[in-house]
Amino acid sequence: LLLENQLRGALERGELRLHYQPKVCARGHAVVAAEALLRWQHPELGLLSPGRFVPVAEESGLIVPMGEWVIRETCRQLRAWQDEGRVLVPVAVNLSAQQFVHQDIVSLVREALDDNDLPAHLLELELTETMLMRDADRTVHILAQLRAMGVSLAIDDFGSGYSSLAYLKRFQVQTLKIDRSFVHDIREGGEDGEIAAAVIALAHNLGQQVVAEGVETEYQRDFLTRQGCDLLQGFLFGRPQAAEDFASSLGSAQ
Ligand code: G
Ligand code: G
Ligand code: MN
Ligand code: NA
Repeated sequence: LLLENQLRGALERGELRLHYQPKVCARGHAVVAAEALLRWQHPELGLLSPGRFVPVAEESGLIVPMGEWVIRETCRQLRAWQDEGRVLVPVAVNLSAQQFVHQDIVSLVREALDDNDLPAHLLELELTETMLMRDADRTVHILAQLRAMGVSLAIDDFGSGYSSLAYLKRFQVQTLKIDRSFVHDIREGGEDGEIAAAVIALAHNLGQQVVAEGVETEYQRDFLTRQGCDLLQGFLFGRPQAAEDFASSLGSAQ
């Protein structure tokens, strides 16, 4: 409860931060996208990861205004980088199920893009399977509107939640992110890359792009690249970094 009360104030006091983790092209390893990850600069406890406060935010409903801040801040940051002469890459944000239920996410995304004069393809939304399954008819409708706007959609942590493969066709997202646990299974001497390989084949058969998350070793990188995985994300290529530090991964326009 203490944390919940502090979290309520954290938004107003400007204690939330976004860190940016690169996603690289499997062939060539150029930084071609990023994921924005929420942090809380707590006055006494220091920099907190979402695992420490997102569950509290979900329970209290604070995740709705926080999620709104994440979308607006990502767009503000993209605009700032562009004004500094950086070459922009699409940035993904993580959505909570509650943002679909208690918020007009379509209007919010449109407004955040328009306010910063950004094309929609620079924003990607990462959704979880559980989120999609919750109210499938309504979700299909919302996703269609976002897609029509030009926003790109990904299913995060794919394979770790409850989902039906039939829905994969129905939701028509552009990207699947292989859950970190399946990437972790890829080790030298093991035979445990089958699930990652199967997800890559499935996605490609559906015309989707695949991102592997949690890539930590060269062995995993090489295995995933051989299997045709499109993008790689993980500590091997870069940790989530503050905006100022991530900016140096972006090219310069002139
Ligand atoms: O950065 P870290 O590994 O601690 O992130 C842990 C989890 O928190 C991830 O599963 C990620 O999806 C989630 N997360 C990170 N940023 C956000 C955010 O802005 N909104 C929501 N809802 N979840 C987030
Ligand atoms: O949204 P998602 O659940 O994918 O959140 C990504 C989280 O995974 C972030 O909190 C990030 O810090 C963490 N992460 C990113 N790369 C790696 C990695 O290579 N290994 C591990 N263990 N965690 C990672
Ligand atoms: Mn994610
Ligand atoms: Na994930």
